[in-house]
Amino acid sequence: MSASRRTPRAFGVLLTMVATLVLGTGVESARHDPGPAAAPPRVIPAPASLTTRPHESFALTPRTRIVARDGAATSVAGFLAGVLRPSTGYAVPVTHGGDDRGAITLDLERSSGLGSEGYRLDVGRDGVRLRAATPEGLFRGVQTIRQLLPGAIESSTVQPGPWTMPGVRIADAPRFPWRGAMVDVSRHFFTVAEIERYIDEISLYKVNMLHLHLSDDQGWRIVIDSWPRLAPYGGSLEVGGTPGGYYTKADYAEIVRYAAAHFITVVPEIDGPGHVNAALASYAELNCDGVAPPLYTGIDVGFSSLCVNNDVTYRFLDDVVREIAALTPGPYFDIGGDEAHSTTPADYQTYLARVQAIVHKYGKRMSGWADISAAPLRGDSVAQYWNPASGSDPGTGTATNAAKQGVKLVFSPASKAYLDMKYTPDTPLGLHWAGYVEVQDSYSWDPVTFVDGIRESDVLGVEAPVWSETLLNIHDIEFMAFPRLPGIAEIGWSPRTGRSWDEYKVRLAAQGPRWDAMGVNFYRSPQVPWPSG
Ligand code: TNX
Repeated sequence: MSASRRTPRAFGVLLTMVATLVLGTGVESARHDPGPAAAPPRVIPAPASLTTRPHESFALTPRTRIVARDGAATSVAGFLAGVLRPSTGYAVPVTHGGDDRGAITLDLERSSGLGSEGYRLDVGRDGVRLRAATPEGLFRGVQTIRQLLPGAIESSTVQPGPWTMPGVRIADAPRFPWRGAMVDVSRHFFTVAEIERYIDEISLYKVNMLHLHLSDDQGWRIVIDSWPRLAPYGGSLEVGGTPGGYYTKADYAEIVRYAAAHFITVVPEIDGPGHVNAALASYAELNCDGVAPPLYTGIDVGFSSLCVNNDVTYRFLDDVVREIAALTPGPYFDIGGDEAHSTTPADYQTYLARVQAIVHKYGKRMSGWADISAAPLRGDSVAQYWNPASGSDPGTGTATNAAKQGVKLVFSPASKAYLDMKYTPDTPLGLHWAGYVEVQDSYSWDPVTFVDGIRESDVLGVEAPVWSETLLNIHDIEFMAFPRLPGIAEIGWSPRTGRSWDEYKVRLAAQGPRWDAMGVNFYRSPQVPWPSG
């Protein structure tokens, strides 16, 4: 995309004194700075406040250093250096002092006024200055720095450059604290390496929650020492009957560690009382009739239920929650709770009351699909709205029932945020029970207005789930997530004011070369003006 194709757009401002921010503005000819022209800033999620500095730009050179004066900023500085070194071929040393001029400085400041994830970024000819109150804020800001550089910066081999960033002043902070991605590792299993690759990709868009759907009818995917058959037997297959897999405790701990290094919190989900065939198949005693069903490799839902009035069920749940909670530093434990079509409403209530107590006993806040709002919930629970319908009382009031109980909502409406929905009838992967979801559809909604009667304060955030009935590996996941996931991330992060598809699609198009450089398999939607060549 040539820098002369200028598209100034007004975009609203959430935070500050800066009245207007202009995205997609070309950098003026370099009257004071004879360096190469930088591409206009095309950042996703859109920063809360961004002003361009038309006569300024900054270029990486073989002498560029990253200065992290505070020891706590060192690992984020190291992360940035790790992005910049392979493609530039420059040494990009991380230092703890010295001259700021011409450097990228990462500073922790006591109070930024922008919260734990907020940051300020100034790019000019003298250097790049990133400031935040926490390493997490610095990490979010580093994602902006990456996106101000040409997409080729993501390459793993040396590229020609030039590595010029446009002059900008940014003050940024998220609208919502929960910007999630979910992966269903049950219908098909994904390796630790695949999950870590997805973490690399989602963190670029400031996603901060990774929800792992660890169990379902088709597979139990994590070792539980006190119920040793769950993983090796319950996880032995996947949809279609191919060999499945599971995470050892060390594998899961590694995912948690890798996520934390990207300032992402893992939310483990053990689904129940439905979606439990893999557990029932592994242990006959979990079945009301004492008979274990066979493993299941189809894609139906709603046919299995735990035996709600049997104490062994709660011994099982206590063990499972205890063992997984012990490996999970994040505050949430997700108990599923969706589509319990083979559980009576009374049993559902019993189950929820008991599982909620167990989750709390192990020091976690309960999250679950918004179906859980049919039961009395603790006020610190989280309900995830997934019904495709919008408007008044959709999904039989699951969102409003949750909000009435003081429970915060995460929005993942299937008709907008389900990344397993086909884009069009021609999409080779995915399902379409919630409709076809082209890129513009997935960007055109808001969590506060999706269901009538929900207030901004009821909303914790948004999440983009990838269900994997039809998705076999990370390449399939990428094809469904990109280019939709960045839009969901933006809905969760950026101010709502001024949101416009026509403005967004230009920024989205700029991600194409970046994904090419990263080797991300993405859908080249005809709705997006991808740069040619
Ligand atoms: C519905 S939405 C499900 C999942 C399926 C998904 C496929 C929800 C909470 N449950 O069991 O995998 O649709 O799109």
